[in-house]
Amino acid sequence: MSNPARPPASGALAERPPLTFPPGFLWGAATAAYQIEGAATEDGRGPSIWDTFSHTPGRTVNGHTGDVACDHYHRLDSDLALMAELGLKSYRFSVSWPRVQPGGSGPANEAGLDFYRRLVDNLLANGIEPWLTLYHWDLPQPLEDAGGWPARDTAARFADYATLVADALGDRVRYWTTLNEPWCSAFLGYGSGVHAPGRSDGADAVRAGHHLMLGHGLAVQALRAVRPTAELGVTVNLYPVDPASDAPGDVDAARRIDGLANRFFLDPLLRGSYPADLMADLAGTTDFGHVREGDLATISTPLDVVGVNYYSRHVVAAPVPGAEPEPYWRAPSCWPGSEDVRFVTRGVPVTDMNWEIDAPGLVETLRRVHEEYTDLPLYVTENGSAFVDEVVDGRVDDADRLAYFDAHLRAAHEAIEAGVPLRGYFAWSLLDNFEWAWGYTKRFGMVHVDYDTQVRIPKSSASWYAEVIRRNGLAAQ
Ligand code: IFM
Repeated sequence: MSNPARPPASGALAERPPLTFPPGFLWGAATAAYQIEGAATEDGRGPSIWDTFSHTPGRTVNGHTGDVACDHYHRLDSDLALMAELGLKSYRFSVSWPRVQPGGSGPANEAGLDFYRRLVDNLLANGIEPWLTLYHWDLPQPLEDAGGWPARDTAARFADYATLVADALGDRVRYWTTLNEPWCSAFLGYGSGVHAPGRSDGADAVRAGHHLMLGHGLAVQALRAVRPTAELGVTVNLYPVDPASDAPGDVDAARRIDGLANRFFLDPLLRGSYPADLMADLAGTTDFGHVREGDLATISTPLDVVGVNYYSRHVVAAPVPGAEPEPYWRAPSCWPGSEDVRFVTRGVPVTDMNWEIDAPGLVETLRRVHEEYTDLPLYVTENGSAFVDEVVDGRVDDADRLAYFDAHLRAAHEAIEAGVPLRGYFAWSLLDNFEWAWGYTKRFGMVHVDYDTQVRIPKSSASWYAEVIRRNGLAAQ
């Protein structure tokens, strides 16, 4: 099956018309604290679950850690200059909870907050809108020691932390995301264990997902109390899930995975309920006894925006008795109650993550959120691709990544034309960075980072994206 998201094999882009985005479209790039900051023990920062996990032998490729990462903490000024050169209208970053609250509770560590004050002030001075994410996976280790996200109290701690950050930055930051990709925190962190904290228990994963969303709701209320005019949202990672065929078993497999990947979060957050079929699928895993009266009302506290991260599509099929489990997804499974569903590869082009490239899936995903769930403004808060890059004569010509962005921006435009109130797009990522369990072996950046020297080289995709921003759209090709 061919994939319209891909350029022809020559690498040249097919002929395509120019496209202009609506006025004021927010063009951005995104990063996350643990993936770029480094300075893991400086200025009072405490350990997070990712420090512990990455320092545990066997957990990350080559034992890579975020101790230094892109050394962004010490290179803030030159990284800000890169953002300004790109002409970014917005920069989405995350605040490191253990920098602000080293023990996960108690008063703020002012030295940690100062870093973000400096970041935000300089963004504003450069005309770049700061977009702040409160939680991009770096739970303070003491909170994990007290039970982590499966423990209800973590949700309350998260709201306290949100208040500290809002007190410090609420007068300067307009856009706030509570959680980034709670599916990953819950189901990779506590289900398969391929992410920190590396625990593997289906019931814990479900509890973690619930308490993450509860923490989100409480944080929205806390932020609203400090800053009533802020634009508040959450970011979910969504996938279209297709059955491999029309066979009832395949269709049911798609329903199950869609339930766990998408509706587990969309329904509570935007409708205030868990889907009945999903609860039935999970009956052997949990009785949902952790859900208390009022939780779903808190979780569905009204928002101002919704963030969607989009990378790929899942195609799934009915279990085959006795089939070998696939690595990564099921080691052990991150799909509690549906462990045996098979993930099918279609043979279409993939990125270096082995994720199938599927730009039409972005249109489907955005339309679904808008048509089935909400009229709120939507933002693509992450979209991008890892490819193997080569530095040749001091340049990185990342034609594959550029083509990926081009195809997905055309998809974003198509969604707007179909009526989706899409207001902005954030490329993942500004810099090559620490790709979690993959360490530094996967490169998603528009800017190449040499991890030995910390020299940055903007890739072809960076200059191309700067031109997209400048013209508020895509040139004819
Ligand atoms: O690097 C991650 C990011 O932290 C969250 N979204 C997906 C990206 C690529 O895997």
